Amino acid sequence: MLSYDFYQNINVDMYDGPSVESPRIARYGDDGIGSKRFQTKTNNLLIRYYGEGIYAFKSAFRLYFEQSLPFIEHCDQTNGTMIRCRNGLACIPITHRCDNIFDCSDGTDEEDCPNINQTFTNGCGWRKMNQMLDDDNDDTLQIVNGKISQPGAWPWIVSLRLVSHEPIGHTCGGTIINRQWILTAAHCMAEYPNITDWTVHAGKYRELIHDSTEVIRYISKSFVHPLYIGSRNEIDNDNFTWYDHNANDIALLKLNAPLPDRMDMIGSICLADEQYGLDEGLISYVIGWGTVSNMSNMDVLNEALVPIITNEKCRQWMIDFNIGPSMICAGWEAGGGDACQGDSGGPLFVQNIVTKRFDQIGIVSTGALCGEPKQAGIYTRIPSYTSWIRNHTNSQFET
Ligand SMILES: [Ca+2]
Repeated sequence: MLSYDFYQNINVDMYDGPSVESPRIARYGDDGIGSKRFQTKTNNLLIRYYGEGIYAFKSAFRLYFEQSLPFIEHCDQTNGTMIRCRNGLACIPITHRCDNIFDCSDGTDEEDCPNINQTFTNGCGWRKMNQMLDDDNDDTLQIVNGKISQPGAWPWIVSLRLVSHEPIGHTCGGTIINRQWILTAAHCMAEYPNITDWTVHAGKYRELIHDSTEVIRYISKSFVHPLYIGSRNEIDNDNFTWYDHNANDIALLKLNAPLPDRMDMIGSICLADEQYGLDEGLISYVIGWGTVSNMSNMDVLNEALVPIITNEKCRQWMIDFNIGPSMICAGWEAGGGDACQGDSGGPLFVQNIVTKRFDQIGIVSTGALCGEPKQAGIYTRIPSYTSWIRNHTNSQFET
């Protein structure tokens, strides 16, 4: 895969072989910033990078490559003794089904198994990386006006990806609330409600390239909040306020199989319950792979700190939005860290000063301008939905 930022009159050609006489399999150029994937069939790749005169100035590309395993169409079925992993990467003896070992990297062999332990051994809200690490002193603030995170710092984030858009499939964030359930925003699922359009990637750090720690799952069930309206055309817009359209922006996704119970890069976040105190000025984290203001940070998970503001102040800042009780706002009066496009569905969370655990208080939902003065990010208020989440997951998460 090639990521590039080309000025005019720059081209990169890829040849599937040792010379320019070999078949040309890709050409990039004259279209600015982008990222495209290509595949070679030989064990040679010739890259030709050329530009005209001064236009080569400030032009660059990055090349990532990985070896792909051959795709298996059918397993050698001797009396039905093998099962095929749904991703076509392996055939597994049927005796390996439901043994709590993930033989298929997509969890196919551990689907629909009895007595699955849904919680992580270490409980929610913990990370392996030093829990007390004070990474807030770094004020090289550049998410928008955030900074890059450390790998493994936030093991509950997932990337929700549209299969048809890969390798730029990242569409929304989500959080792991137990080994088989993901919390995200309803509006993430609105345009592509078909669960087979999606894959869920946990243990991820980089947006575009495959991470060695990455675990991929499918969605087996999707519960979008029944009162979420969004921008559906069949609804008469005149009878509904902005709040009616944007409230209840919450969805639960059940995975086809549990996530591995290992703490280094994958874990669950705790959810703030109905009584959770959310005072103005409470400093919270927002993380995601969304739009950033600095090109060099675009591929890895970003984080930013942002204070909670009252709904009253939020309505004053954002006069076009009648912010309601099931929402929570966070933002800097002078501008600063904020969520932006592509961060949707990801978490707003705080470190509990007593327990030191991380508790999710919001879901990135909507907003207007990213990181500008008196522009808040608007989040779904988790404590308003704890019972709804409890009902759908049979209480298999921790507050
Ligand atoms: Ca197994």
